[in-house]
Order: sequence, then structure tokens, then C-alpha cells
Amino acid sequence: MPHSQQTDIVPITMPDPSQAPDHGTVPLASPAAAALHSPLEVAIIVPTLNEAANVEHLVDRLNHVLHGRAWELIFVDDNSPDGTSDIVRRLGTQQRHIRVIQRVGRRGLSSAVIEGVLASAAPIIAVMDGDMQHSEDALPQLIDAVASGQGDIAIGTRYIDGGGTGDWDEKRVWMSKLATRAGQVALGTNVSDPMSGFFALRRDAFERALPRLSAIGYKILIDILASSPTPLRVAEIPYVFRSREAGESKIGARVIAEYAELIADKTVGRYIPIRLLKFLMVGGLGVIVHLAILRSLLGFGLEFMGAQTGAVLTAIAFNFFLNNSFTYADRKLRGAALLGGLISFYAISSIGAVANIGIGTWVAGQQNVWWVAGIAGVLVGAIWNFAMSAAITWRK
Ligand SMILES: Nc1nc2c(ncn2[C@@H]2O[C@H](COP(=O)(O)OP(=O)(O)O)[C@@H](O)[C@H]2O)c(=O)[nH]1
Ligand SMILES: [Mg+2]
Repeated sequence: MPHSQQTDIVPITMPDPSQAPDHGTVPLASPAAAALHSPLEVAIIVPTLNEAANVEHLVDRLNHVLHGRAWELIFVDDNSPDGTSDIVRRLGTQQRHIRVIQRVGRRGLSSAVIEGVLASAAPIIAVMDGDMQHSEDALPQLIDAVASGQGDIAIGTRYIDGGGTGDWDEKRVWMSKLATRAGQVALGTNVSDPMSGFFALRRDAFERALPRLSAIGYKILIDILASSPTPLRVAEIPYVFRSREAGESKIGARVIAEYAELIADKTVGRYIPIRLLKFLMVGGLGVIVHLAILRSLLGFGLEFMGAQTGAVLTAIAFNFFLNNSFTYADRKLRGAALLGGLISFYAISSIGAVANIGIGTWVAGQQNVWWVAGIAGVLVGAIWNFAMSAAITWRK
């Protein structure tokens, strides 16, 4: 017998409006309530990943430095296993200016910040870390610099007088300097700390940059500065980066790789999609693998056709696995899908090879520079492989 879906339905009748009691005008009880009823001035967006041990202290400090303002605090938490979201929700029941956007199955500081901004109606947005490393004492200055029109954006800066990187070791200072320089060159900017995660900006400045944001990785400020259709007026406010209060930094190889990708996207990415660029790089390595295998198989005494076949088959597999973990790291195939992907990639690449030879031969017939014909064939084959594998092997 199928399970009964019957539920008890309770009819609710509409109250008669003429019977409603008259409350009159309710006076605003306290300054806190007044702030709640005056127009929203600023939203503080805090991306978090395992910051359970820091959240409460941060809220205390912000309540202190922003006292008297009409503000809200939005945490954007990537489903931290340490329960960061639960803590924020608990605080939010008592303090209605606090809430959390809990993202499930998502990752990334930049995209978290973007979603936080979009969830707020505030005309000014401030962004800061959730680990107490950004000195909240500088926050009112950042907000006021934007509110007073000193800049479209105000950036908390470690690299001007009065700022500093606290107790960083030499290696971290050096890494940061290198990355900062790369960011400045890519942006063509003299902003002294484009890597900063501590800044405030006007909402309309953010909205103009929004359609062009890359949203890759960790460095949302660089993304905003580079995506803005007209250069933003920048105010810089020094602060000293503190040591982390609790928990761990998420900086690692992946963060560095994503930074390189963001910089690439903001520079060459204007002319050629980064994914195609990565695909072509992998293809270039594939050629080297091909030649190495060919050389060794010939060395083992195989005749050319057999050695060439072995080299082609190995190079295609090499390209497949490298594309899977590098070019398509965000859609990486695993398990059974990995095998299916490999088979489809072999099929696509075989047709690509036929197209390569066909086009190359045709171009060679039109003119007699051999390498032009060779490159033409390779390019057509590569574009075919890229387009088809994007549509089939690594389809969304
Ligand atoms: N939502 C979200 N927050 C992140 C992510 N990675 C880091 N964060 C938060 O971003 C802030 C800065 O990260 P942190 O690891 O301290 O970077 P560091 O200060 O450069 O070492 C902290 O509040 C982190 O909890 C992420 O993938 N998603
Ligand atoms: Mg930190």
C-alpha cells in the first residue's frame, strides 16, 4: 500500500481590519533602535572559512568601533566544518544587524565577497578578514574616506608610512612583495597594497566593475580595480597587519596558483580565454612528451610507424590527465567519469589529428612554406580539440 500523503489542513480566517487595536505612533526606544530605523549606511562583509574561534571577538570589536552607525555585518561562510555559520546565526538572533550567508559546495574568498556585497543594500561596503588580522580601528577611517568622497574606494594599506606587516617572517614578506609587484604591473597601477583584503568602497563603483569581475581565487581588490570601466579614485589608509588570533591561514600552493590565474586573466585574458591558453600550454608539453617517447621507442628498436603510434597514444593520455587536473581543475573528472572522459578525448583527438593533416596538406598546396602549413594544421587541430573537449569531455 502506498504511504498516505494526507495532511491535516487547518483553515485560517482573515482578521477583520476594523477590529484591529490602534497602536498609534511607536516612539523609538533607544539610540540602538534609532540606528536600526535610520537608513543603512554601511555593510561589513567578512568571508570566513573555519573562523569559529574568532567570530565572537570580531563582532565585539566591530560593535565597539562602529557604535552609533547604521550598519550591518554579513559573514559569507563556505560551510566551515568548525561551525562558524552556527555561531554567527546564534549571534544574529540577539543582534539583528548580523547574519551569515552559508554557502554549500562552494569555495573561494573572492566569490564569497561578491555574494556578500550583492546580498546587502548598503550604499557603502567594507570588506575585512574574519581572523582579527585587519585592525578594526582603521575601519571607521576607511568608511569615512568613502562617505566624504575622498575616494571611490579606500584601501587599508600595509606599505605606506604608519602601516606594516607585523610579525611576518622574511619569506612571507618577500613572497608578498613579489606578488604585490606582479599585481601592480598587471594593473598598471601605483596602488601601494593591491593585495589588501581590507577596504571600503561605494556600492555603485562595485556594481560598475561587477560584469567584468573574474571572481577567481583570493584577491578581490585587484579584481575590482582591474575590472572597473573607469579608474577608481583611491584613498590609502595605513594599518599594521596583526598576527592571526586563532585558527590557520589558508594560504598555500592553490592560493598562489589562483593568484597567477587572476593576474593572467586580467592581462592576456582580455585577448584570449585563460582556459584556451592553458589548453595550448598543455598541448605544447604534449609535443615534448611525444618526441621523448618517440625517441625512446626508436631507441628500443621499434620501426617508425609503431614508435610514432605509441608516442601519439601516450601523448594524448598525458594531455588528457594534465588538462583534467590543470586546465579543468574546477570540473575535474574522477572515477568512472575519468575513464569515459579519456575515451571521448581519444576520439576527439583522432578527428583533430585528421583535421590537422588535412588542413596542413591543403595549406601546403596553396603556398610552399612548409612551417606555415605545419602551424596552420596544428592550430586548427588544437582549436578543434579544445572546442570539442570543452563541449563533451569536460562539459558542465
Ligand atoms: N568564504 C571563504 N572565506 C575564505 C576562504 N579562504 C579564506 N577565507 C577567509 O578569508 C580571510 C583571509 O584568509 P586567511 O587564510 O587568513 O588569509 P591570510 O591572512 O592571507 O593568511 C579569513 O577570514 C578566512 O577565513 C574561502 O575559500 N571562502
Ligand atoms: Mg588571515
